[in-house]
Amino acid sequence: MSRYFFTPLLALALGCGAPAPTALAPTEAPTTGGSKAGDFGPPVGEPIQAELTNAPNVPAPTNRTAPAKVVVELEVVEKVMPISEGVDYTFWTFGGEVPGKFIRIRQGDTVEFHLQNHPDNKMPHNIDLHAVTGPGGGAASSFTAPGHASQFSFKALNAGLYVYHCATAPVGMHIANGMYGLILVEPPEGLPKVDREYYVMQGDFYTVGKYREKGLQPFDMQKAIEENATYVLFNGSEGALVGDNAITAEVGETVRLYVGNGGPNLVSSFHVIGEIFDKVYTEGGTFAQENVQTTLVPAGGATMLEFYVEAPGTYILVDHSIFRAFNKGALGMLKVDGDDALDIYSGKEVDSVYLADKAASSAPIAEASAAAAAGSLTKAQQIEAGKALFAGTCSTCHQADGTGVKGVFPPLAGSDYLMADGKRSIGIVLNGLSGPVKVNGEDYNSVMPPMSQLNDDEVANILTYVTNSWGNEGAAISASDVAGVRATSKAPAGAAH
Ligand code: HEC
Ligand SMILES: [Cu+2]
Repeated sequence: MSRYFFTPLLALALGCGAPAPTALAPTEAPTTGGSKAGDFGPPVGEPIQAELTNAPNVPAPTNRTAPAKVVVELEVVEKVMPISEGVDYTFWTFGGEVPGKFIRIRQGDTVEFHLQNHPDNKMPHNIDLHAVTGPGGGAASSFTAPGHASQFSFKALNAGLYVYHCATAPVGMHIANGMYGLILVEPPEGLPKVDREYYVMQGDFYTVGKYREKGLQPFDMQKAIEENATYVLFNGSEGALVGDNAITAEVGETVRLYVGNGGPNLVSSFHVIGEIFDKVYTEGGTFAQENVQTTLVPAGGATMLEFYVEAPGTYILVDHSIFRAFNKGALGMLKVDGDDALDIYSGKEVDSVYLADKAASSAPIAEASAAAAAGSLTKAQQIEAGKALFAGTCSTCHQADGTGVKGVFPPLAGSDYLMADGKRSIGIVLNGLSGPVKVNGEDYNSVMPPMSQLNDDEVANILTYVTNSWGNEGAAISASDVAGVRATSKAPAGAAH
């Protein structure tokens, strides 16, 4: 939310540390606009080695007053990394992570770019930087075979935030495997000072296996062509910006997010739940729009946005094409510490019903899935993981204590119906339930939707938790029990997993 309506004097009186950012009045001509204005002559002084950072970190401002020669060394590495819990993917990276390293230079700088292709790589690669003026954006001059390096130079004539990506055929496949990042070309006077800067980049991923299907998942070209993403992610994996990896700020600080979208296919409707962007430099350009809720970030595009944080708590970053957030991974967190600002917001922490299992700690879920992979999964681990998954997924209706809502949602706590038939209960979670049922002598006649977003491990853990909580006592339910029911029961239309 905004503090830009404060006069600078008032801000001073209130003791705000950072100077109030100067808004460019829409009528004021930008001093930085246009590439003609961006050539400030030859580089001055010794060449500078660029500081490159991995997301969510951003290099320090250049703080320079003259154009420089900046040397960028970027190595392409093809490597297997987790894309989700228990799911691996062979990423192709600029610098070892997805997104690629953040590059920060100043308008007028001359960049001497070195692209190295690691000898263990299988593919040739190159780089097209949208900040380059020149055919191909560097692509033709940077084509590099494994075990080789190439070099080219360009002068950064236009200020702004730009995507770079690999442009080697098949281009879509190289981008889909994670070959993109951001380069910031600061205007000569720099950007307004803020307290925190973070690097967030969205991308869509296409795997042969379904969402969260375990193991090493190959790239699926057909799904990519059909733009049928399995994952939509911030910073290359489901866990990149949640829990302990959340980005942080303190109440009273200004935050700037450099948001990019590598695509290859999807346009992002970038939104932070519980915040309003005070300023959005739409499409990464010079002019700032103010007071924006959701901003479009095109595939192969970027945006800079700023907001002031007044109230503590967890703010959720999403692609507001919302199934992507809750069912494909496009969800991150900004954790804000500080004193309550009850005049601005009376409430408590983020709503677990809204966030479903994303609000719970994912540690027990991770532990159970690692144990399952190692063949050492215990009932106690299943119960812990199931408890985390139950929060939100089932508790919305059956309530956190399993008691349900009389006449509407039947109880799971002490439910004779649940405990009578284990296979039937698995089938209910997989395929839903409708029509009359009697639970502990009470009649219910309603509809439970199929929980088709859950995989076999998740269903097994949830049901092991449910049948061993609130006075229920049962045996552990295994993923293979669930797989058996899934294979033999007929899923209702639209509930196929
Ligand atoms: C959107 C609300 C909703 C959600 C979410 C939901 N259920 Fe249900 N559930 C119901 C309703 C309604 C019924 C009764 C359906 C009927 O009347 O035919 C029911 C029935 C059941 C039953 C059989 C009756 C009983 O009480 O023993 C079980 C078992 C069950 N649900 C388990 C789960 C589990 C486990 C989850 C989470 C994976 C879950 N449900 C999520 C609404 C929901
Ligand atoms: Cu490539």
